[in-house]
Amino acid sequence: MNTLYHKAVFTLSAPNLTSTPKDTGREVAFAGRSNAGKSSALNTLTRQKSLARTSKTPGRTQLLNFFELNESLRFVDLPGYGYAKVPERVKREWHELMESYLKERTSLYGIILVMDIRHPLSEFDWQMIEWCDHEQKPLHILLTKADKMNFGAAKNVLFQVQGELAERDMDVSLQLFSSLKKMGVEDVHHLLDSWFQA
Ligand SMILES: Nc1nc2c(ncn2[C@@H]2O[C@H](COP(=O)(O)OP(=O)(O)O)[C@@H](O)[C@H]2O)c(=O)[nH]1
Ligand SMILES: [Mg+2]
Repeated sequence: MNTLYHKAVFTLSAPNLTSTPKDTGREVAFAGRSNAGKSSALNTLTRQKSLARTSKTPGRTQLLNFFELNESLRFVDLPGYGYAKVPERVKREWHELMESYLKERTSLYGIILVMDIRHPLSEFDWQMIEWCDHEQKPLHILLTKADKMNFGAAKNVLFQVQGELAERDMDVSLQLFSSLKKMGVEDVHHLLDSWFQA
């Protein structure tokens, strides 16, 4: 099924739920803090250099970006969060948009939560984890930029995060990932295969 992911094409950017593509078929959403490495992960998984824009300066626009894989399957790049300089009003809007998207979007099958392995489980990550738990949506965590640490240290973070999730009774899967080194790509593809076919 890998070729399916390589076929992703940008569909549209939606500032609210009413302007999203028709709520049919199945979609998988990518969430994460600004700068976590979400766009890079999307580009790596689709083997496209600039499908989702990557940048060093965290974006301020709160848009849901849709990418079509075929007539019934989609990826969604959710607006980044946790950017300290964003005004209170924008934070509130992000909160409302995310909450209603996760609650109301019937075609949303599961969420891939991207975390920088050096800064895992922020307050915003926990918010996302709790929403998914509440809405009973499958959640998979990518601890990305794993290339920034040696393998032993990265494994330690993985176990530590796994422990914290278990402590809060969260049924979440997780793995190491690196867009730079193309690490963990096959595992994500296998997971996506199961989400899209289940
Ligand atoms: N070393 C390394 N850097 C990465 C990786 N993924 C992303 N980055 C860098 O982290 C920064 C933010 O990445 P981006 O994908 O734009 O993050 P986003 O805001 O979550 O979409 C950019 O400078 C990327 O080049 C990775 O796996 N390894
Ligand atoms: Mg991005």
